[in-house]
Amino acid sequence: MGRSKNVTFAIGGCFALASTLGLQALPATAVSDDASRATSSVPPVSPTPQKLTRAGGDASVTKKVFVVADKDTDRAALARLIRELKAHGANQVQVVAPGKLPDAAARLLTVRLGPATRPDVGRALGDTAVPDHAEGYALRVKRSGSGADIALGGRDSAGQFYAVQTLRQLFSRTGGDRWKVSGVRVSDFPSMPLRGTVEGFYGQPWTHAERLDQMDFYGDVKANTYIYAPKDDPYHRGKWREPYPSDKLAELGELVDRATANHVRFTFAVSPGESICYSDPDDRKALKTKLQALYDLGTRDFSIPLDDINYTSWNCEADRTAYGEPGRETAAKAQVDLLNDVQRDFIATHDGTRPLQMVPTEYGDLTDTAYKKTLRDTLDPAVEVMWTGTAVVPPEITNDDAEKASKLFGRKVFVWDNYPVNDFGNTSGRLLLAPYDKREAGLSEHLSGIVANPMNQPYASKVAVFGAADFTWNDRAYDARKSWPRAMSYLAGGDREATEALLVFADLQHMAPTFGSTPWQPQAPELAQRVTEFWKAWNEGNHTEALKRLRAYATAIEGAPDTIRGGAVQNGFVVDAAPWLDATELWGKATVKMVDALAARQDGDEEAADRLLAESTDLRQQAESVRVDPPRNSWGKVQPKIGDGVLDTFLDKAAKVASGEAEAEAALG
Ligand code: LTM
Repeated sequence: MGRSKNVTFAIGGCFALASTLGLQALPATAVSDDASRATSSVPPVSPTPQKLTRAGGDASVTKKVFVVADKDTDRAALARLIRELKAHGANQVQVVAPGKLPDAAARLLTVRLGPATRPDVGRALGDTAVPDHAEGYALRVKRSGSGADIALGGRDSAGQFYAVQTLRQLFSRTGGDRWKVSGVRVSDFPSMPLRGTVEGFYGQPWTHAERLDQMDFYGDVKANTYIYAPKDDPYHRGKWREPYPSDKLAELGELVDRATANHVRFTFAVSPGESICYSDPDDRKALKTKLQALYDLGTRDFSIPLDDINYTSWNCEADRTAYGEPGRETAAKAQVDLLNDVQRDFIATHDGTRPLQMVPTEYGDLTDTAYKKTLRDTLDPAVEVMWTGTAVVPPEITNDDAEKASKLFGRKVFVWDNYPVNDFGNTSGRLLLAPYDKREAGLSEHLSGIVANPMNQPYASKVAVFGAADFTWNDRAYDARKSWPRAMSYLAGGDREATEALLVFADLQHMAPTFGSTPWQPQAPELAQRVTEFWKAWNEGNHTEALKRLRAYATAIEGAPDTIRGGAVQNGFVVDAAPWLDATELWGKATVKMVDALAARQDGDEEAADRLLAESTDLRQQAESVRVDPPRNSWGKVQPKIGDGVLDTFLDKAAKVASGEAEAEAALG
């Protein structure tokens, strides 16, 4: 059945798919006036560039393409560029040194990749501004005669890589196997220095293969940080003193290399707080030995998280002697003593390292305490301090909150964002697929960065991480309603039908719980709006139209899992979401049957209404008997929740109407 056509026709609520997909439209915030006149031909770029201007005609990708590169060209950027050119119409890509272009190149596409300061790159960029920002780049596409010149100039090697990541999104088909690149100028850089994820959840850690895939994903979305901190890796926490076994170490080495190839800083975290004796030289030595092993593998970023530990008692008597009676202030003294030692004696003495990162034991509030005061006053100013917001899972993060946190910790804080993590009780049975949202524009002025703490399900986490990467790159241009469909499109490899199916599915996984009773994102807002509109129309007597519209959407729900499993969507997502997909299909079928039961009752066909109602009830029971098995989360083999509070409530109410019970109740008053 032509699902996508039905869906596009049917959907028109708060996330109106056809209009917000933005698959062919540029983000208005990123486009100059010039550009907005020609938006239709420029594909969207994520994360949203700081400045993208339409400039001149599009460039054809010729069968043979010259790439001009030299020793200062970033190897990862070059490899990706060649891969992308070959995937978009070039049969032959010849790499030549600057000044070595043959005359024949004038009729072909030439791409110059390197530092923006390289003379030929600078000339080809013309007056396209090169941002004076780490990781920044300038990109210019220019048609010249029958050929074309594309300049990709990086402020540094990461900038070169990001220029290629932007270029890969500017290809579009001109017909058959012919491709073109949109004629644009781009001047771009990240708003926040630190962007990415912290694998910091409880429950089954990601597998090695999943982590490798994540590194490639981060490269694609211009995220530069991955903090390795899985709570359930024993060598990260309980057995922190012990070295990694050789097979695990080999995997970590492979991961460091894959991260580096994607300009991602593999950040190695050790969390010794459950058992460390802060003042013990042997424990400090063990900690540094652990860090050294990863330094030797190429890691240059390190973190000592001290979250979720008891800080009001000591692990050894020596600490009482060294710091005094246990308490908030003395805990902070002991922690600072350790952290300053690691920063000064390990980080500062190892070439190429970046400042130590830490998670304070008080990480999720804005209350000033002796603990925070001690950190603020005595922790080496170079150390990055993480903070989760006004709560472990905050309802929002505002500029005001972030500014207060900076004052409390005496530096810009680095947000450990507990979204879309689903390791706590209120997330039981849930995938968290709502857009990354409620982080205020302007946070880049107050934070050193944001890393998202993902779900145990790595592929499903890409929805939120895509948004977080978009926000941290350009917080002022971020629009959750535009970024969300782009995340889905990314997962769906650009396939429209699969993107729409993902949006329908994700609406039913939209609830984002806090630790309290009020979620910070609602469940199934699109469906909820449709159900509200349905009952309104129904009560006004517009039964036929109401049934037609709701049936189309119920059919979209029923069909979404099949489309998602159909091959376009990343297989890892299909695996992660398997029980939720199975349950969604059944809930969708139950809803279609229920709508048909209502229609039958409306037509006065009681026998059909009763039969359809019974079928709907049976399908619902089947949906409710699906289990997440085997579970990846600490919540175990539970029922996957699907649009709960909206879909089930609709079915309950509709069942009463379809069975005639509602009418009977009304008659009784
Ligand atoms: O948030 C922090 C700093 N620590 C833990 C995380 O490991 C955990 O994943 C989240 C969500 O349950 N809560 C925490 O407190």
